[in-house]
Amino acid sequence: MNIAIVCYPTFGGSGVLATELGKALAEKGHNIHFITYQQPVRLGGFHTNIFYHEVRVPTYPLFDFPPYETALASTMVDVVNNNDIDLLHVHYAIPHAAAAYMAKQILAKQNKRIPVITTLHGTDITLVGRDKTYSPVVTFSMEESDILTAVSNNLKEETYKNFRIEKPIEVIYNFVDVNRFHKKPIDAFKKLIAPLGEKILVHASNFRKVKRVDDVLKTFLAINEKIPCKLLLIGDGPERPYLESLTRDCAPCAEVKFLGKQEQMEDLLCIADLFLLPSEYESFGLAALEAMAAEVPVISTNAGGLPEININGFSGYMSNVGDVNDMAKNAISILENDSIHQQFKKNALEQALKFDIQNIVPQYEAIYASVL
Ligand code: GMT
Repeated sequence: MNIAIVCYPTFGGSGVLATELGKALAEKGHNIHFITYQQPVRLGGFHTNIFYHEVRVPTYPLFDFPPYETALASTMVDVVNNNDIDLLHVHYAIPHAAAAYMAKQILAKQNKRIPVITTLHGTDITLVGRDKTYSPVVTFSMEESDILTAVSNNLKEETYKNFRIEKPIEVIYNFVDVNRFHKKPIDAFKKLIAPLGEKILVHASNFRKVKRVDDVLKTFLAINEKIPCKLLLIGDGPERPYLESLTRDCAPCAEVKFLGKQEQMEDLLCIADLFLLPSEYESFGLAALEAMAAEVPVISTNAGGLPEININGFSGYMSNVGDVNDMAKNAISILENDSIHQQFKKNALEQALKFDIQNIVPQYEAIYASVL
């Protein structure tokens, strides 16, 4: 098939998932055309059947807001017409689903039928999309998609709760390439980070409010009182300056390292002992799944779709949002006993295997086939 994928090219989970999906489909022989405003961060390297089409938004002194959506729809039309595209798969409803609807209508006028699959990822529904500024367009473009998918049952329920739509939503869980993430730790690197054998805690996100990054720090501080540890913070975003200022004010915070955006997550996760994800909401929690694939147990909240991924007392533990004492208590119970830690690591990997790329990608191929 010739498939066009529209996504955000950034480190956010929706862009990561869309890119990994495109790469996996290309491996299976499909031709993949990414349409976005920048080369997706996880794309890298050269693939013979992956193509990248940049959306250019010419500016004009009249525009306070350059019309990205119009440029995107026009690029979709151009890519479909010149590459024999069979279907458009858009990730994140805003503004991709609306732009796809526009492209589809333009192509229909040219007697070309192009199915649109929209995958909902989370904040496009739970935070941004439900805002009344966007909601009518999001509702309409979801309804007009040929197929609508969500990355968890929780997100499907949230969509029906927040939008008046009749359209069936198919749940296709996010996935991870376990083979890639399940790596042997490099001892020299581990020693560099934790020279005295301290435990290594990792958090990765885009540092938005919904991630509650200050709870990461509070949990780390409580764990560190009992078990010496280091905290690696991966990613960047609006809450980072605030978190940096919090860490400047406390002594154990010398053990906290801000690593910024990182592309090779597998190289960092493989030296981690625990992954912390205290989010207010996660539709899925792809970062936690990648940690589990690297055999890292997850201490998370029980918000949103996290209970569908992290199994309490098996692959890690879950606590109520904001309950940092409980998160720390659970983390300590894993870290203080080596055989318990090893068991949780094994379980985390076992749980990740359920979401392995090989099990999930065929589900997307099946919906593509059904819509064609
Ligand atoms: O988590 C983010 O802030 C990024 C966001 C995105 O849209 O890129 O992630 C959402 O989609 C991911 C991939 O499906 C999910 O794993 C994340 O849980 C989801 N984030 C939220 O729901 C907050």
